[in-house]
Amino acid sequence: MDGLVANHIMSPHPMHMHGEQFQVLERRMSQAGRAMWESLKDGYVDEGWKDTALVLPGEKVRGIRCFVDFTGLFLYHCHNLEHEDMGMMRNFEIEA
Ligand SMILES: [Cu+2]
Repeated sequence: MDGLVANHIMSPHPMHMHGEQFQVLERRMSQAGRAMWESLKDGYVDEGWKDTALVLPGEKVRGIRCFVDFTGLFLYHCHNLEHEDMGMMRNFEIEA
């Protein structure tokens, strides 16, 4: 599955996906996101397998993951609890 998560709220979102891990393929940043990224990027690593990726304001993050062991509903959400409680917790369905 190749997916895209977009951030339109002016706050960073540590987006977590349940189940199997994913890899970040691409970041597309707005000017606001670029300025924030410049202040955060030291030590941040996009390479490798992840279960959480930071999504900055105005940014779109494209990732890829395999669904080998299970089909059905999978959960993804922001790890910021206030955001999660305001609706940043969703399901997506994988069919065989
Ligand atoms: Cu958030």
